[in-house]
Amino acid sequence: MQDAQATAKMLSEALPYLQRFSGAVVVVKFGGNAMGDDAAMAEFARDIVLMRQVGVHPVVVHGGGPMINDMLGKLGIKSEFVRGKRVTDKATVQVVEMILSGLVNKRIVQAIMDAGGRAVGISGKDDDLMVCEADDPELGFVGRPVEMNVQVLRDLYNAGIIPVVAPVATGMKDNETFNVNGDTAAGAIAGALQADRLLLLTDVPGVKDASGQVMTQITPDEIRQMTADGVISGGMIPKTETALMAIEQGTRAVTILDGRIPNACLVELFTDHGAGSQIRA
Ligand code: X2W
Repeated sequence: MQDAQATAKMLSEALPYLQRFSGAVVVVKFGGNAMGDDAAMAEFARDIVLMRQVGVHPVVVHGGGPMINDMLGKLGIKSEFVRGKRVTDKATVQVVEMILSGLVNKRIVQAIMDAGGRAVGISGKDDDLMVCEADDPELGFVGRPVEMNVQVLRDLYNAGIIPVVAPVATGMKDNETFNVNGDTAAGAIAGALQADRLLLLTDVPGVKDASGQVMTQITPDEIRQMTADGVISGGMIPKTETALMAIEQGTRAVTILDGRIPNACLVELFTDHGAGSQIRA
């Protein structure tokens, strides 16, 4: 009985948050490192289905870097990263598309359906969702989104279907295929949808200040200053850059949070506590 009372109290406390996020568009980036084992995947899927059940429109954008590394290793194709992005030649981009659009995308779609939701997996190629140019000649087939056509996502979520997007895209010419960093793709999608929230699930607790403390609230100006001072560095740079871009394009707030904590998305959206570092203007 005590447990039942506690559960009921918890649901009741969530009411203002459920009301606030009813009808909200929330883009969630689910990275390869956060995917972990089947149990972590199942828990993530359950949280996404719960969001949908209470009237949020979740849009999942995924990564899969570690899974790409595994397959490249099996095929004997060497791979390196420059400034957080994979140098991608023709052979590599084929593997990236197979792993992201195939293996990883369908695993997430299946997990959402196992949790009782409806999901459809697409890539940035479908319905020209994300059209790219080469990001940097040094990186080969790495794309920078230049044209977004997000109506397909609205059509899906308005029909009660959770879109699951692989960060692979078409080029402006010759039907080239581009490999897009998962964070970059999620930011471009959140910006184009003018999303209420972008949640970047990662494997660190958030953005740390000079003394190593996780900052719970940060402004874009503070991010710029901390980047100039070298306080924000390494793998955090693509994430904070993505956050700034999404906010400039009209996303209301971006949270960088630790996808390894249980029910990370629910803690962030539906509790007083929140999780990770929230960036808003
Ligand atoms: C990434 C795409 C996958 C990704 C890659 O090839 O690994 C680039 O680096 P995570 O799991 O989110 O790191 N693309 C251009 O972003 O995966």
